[in-house]
Amino acid sequence: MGVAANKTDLRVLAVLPAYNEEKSIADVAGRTLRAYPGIDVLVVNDCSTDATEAVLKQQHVNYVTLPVNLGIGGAVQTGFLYAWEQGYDVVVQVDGDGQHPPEQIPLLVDALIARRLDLVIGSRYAGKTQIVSSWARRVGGAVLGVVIRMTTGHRVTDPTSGFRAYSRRALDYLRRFYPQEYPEPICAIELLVNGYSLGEVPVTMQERQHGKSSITGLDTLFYMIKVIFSIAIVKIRRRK
Ligand SMILES: Nc1nc2c(ncn2[C@@H]2O[C@H](COP(=O)(O)OP(=O)(O)O)[C@@H](O)[C@H]2O)c(=O)[nH]1
Ligand SMILES: [Mg+2]
Repeated sequence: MGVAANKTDLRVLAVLPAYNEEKSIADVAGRTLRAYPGIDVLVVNDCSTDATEAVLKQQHVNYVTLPVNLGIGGAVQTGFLYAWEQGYDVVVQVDGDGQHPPEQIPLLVDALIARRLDLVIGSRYAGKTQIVSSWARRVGGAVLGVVIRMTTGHRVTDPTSGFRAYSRRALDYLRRFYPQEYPEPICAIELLVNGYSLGEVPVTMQERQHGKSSITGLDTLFYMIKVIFSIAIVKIRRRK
């Protein structure tokens, strides 16, 4: 990717996937715009059934509304396509539910540039441990970490984190291939297997303020099993 002379030359797009986030999306979008010099925002409204779109319109936030609910994978990939076509250098992915404090976006972008990485994951577990997810989620994340270590040799402490920054180089891959289900851990492995670089920075996260998470309880177990199978397939089928 083209490394800009200074922060303000770097074109950064924050992609905020949002499904029924009427209570939090305006706050997250506003804080994101203040978090990094010159950053642009694209909210991908994943065919919400609540007032998410009305809020975005009223607050003059840049957004696209999908005509059908694609789920997190399709929503984020929509953002990647937009960023690619508009020539952005960096994409930051931030949950629309307020779990990812936008004030920490500079940590992700600075690490991406300084360490010349293709993916920087904001990790809840890389620094001082804080308990912000269910035990099932933490165990699941740890098991996935071991699987990633075994398949790629890389240590990833928070593979399910959706608080991330991507290089334009990574975008060129992900705009074409991005998993529709459980995209975060699978995308990390795909990038590693295909020769892209990955790093983590410690971040803090908040509990979800409103609405409910897409993965809870027993779902976590199924999530894990499906992701591990997907990883096996990613390993077999290299795309480059
Ligand atoms: N649950 C859900 N979230 C979606 C969907 N499409 C986009 N999202 C957004 O994806 C982000 C992550 O989803 P979330 O349920 O918070 O997952 P978690 O943070 O991993 O528990 C949130 O900002 C959602 O609003 C969808 O179809 N279902
Ligand atoms: Mg969330």
